[in-house]
Amino acid sequence: MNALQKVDSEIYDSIKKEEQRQSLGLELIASENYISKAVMEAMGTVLNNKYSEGYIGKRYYAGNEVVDEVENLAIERAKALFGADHANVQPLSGSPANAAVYFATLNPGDKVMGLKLTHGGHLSHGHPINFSGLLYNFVQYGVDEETGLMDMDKIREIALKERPKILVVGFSAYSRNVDWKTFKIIADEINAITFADIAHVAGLIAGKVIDSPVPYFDIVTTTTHKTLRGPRGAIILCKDKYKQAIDRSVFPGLQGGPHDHITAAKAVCFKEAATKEFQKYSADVIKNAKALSAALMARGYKILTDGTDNHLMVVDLRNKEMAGRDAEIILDKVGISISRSTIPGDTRKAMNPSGIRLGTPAVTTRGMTDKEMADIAGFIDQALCSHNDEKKLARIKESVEELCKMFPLTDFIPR
Ligand code: DSN
Repeated sequence: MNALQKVDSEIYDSIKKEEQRQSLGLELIASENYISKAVMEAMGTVLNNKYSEGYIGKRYYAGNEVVDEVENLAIERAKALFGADHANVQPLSGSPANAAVYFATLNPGDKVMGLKLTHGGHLSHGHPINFSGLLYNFVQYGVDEETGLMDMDKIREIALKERPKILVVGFSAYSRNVDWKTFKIIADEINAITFADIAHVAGLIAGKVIDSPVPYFDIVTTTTHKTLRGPRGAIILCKDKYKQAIDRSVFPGLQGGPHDHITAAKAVCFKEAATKEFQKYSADVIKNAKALSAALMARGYKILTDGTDNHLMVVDLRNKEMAGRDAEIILDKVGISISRSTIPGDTRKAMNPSGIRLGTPAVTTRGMTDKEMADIAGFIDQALCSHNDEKKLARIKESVEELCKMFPLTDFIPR
């Protein structure tokens, strides 16, 4: 980054500080990961300079022969990786991808059904302050407040009563396998379109360690930067029947020129995700999540659903007399990044809810295993128990840094 250092030392210094933070801290935010040098290199290229509104062979600007090649590779690799009929690789991020799906299939005011944010859903699945909830008539389903699980009978009951035009299935804080097949059966009973948002688990699906909705669902979106370990962005996969509507909805409906450097990086990410190494990585992510949740439960922490099938877990802190944001601040002091999370039926406000969400994609990328998960559970417990003891917190931070130094990010942070 010599040029950057010369032109803008302030931004250069900030990036270096962030590299240091990422190197020496434990990243347990379930939606974050470290991308490979290859993905990062693809992002910082001349492809950034191009305008290519439109699609392959039908661009609004000249000089897109190479961009066509890049976009074609990204599309073909996405289709092969997920077994999809069609892929649109232009969405800029997760919410815009979801907006494109709604624009392609609904009229304002149409009825849609999605999982509540406070039960582990996502803002773009119908939250009243999000465009989804403002533009469409969303009915929300939840999880069972006792078990934390999706209750398929209850979901069917709501679907049959409300008869939404789309059944949205996806989450940002749910730790169990989703019964995609039963969702499809329910949707078929009411002729609803099936739309899965697999942003959190796309890497685990690509790595073939959990079930995929792609064979059953009409439309599937995912971001590319979470478990999939690619650049910040998204894609839409769909059955041939929706191909035209989805493409028109992304462009010219919603976006202008695609970000071709990001499209290239998506293609690289799909190539990496199709390898045996990535399959092992995905299996290890789940192994580590199970180990971390077991180690926390052994220390008296309540994990929603008593464990996990994927990369994340939600810890209900009510028995620890601590709220989620307070835990987030304490853990940040010792170099552990986590995110606060509501728990189903939470009586606290969303800004300082009753839980925290932890995930293992990033620490697994570093090469950590179940042994380190036990150490991490120990650090979390010690930090939360000694939150008033600054000296003790400083010692825990040192131990966190020592652990991180044993698992350097050499293949993931450019030197
Ligand atoms: N912000 C993401 C997450 O943390 O789950 C979802 O978009």
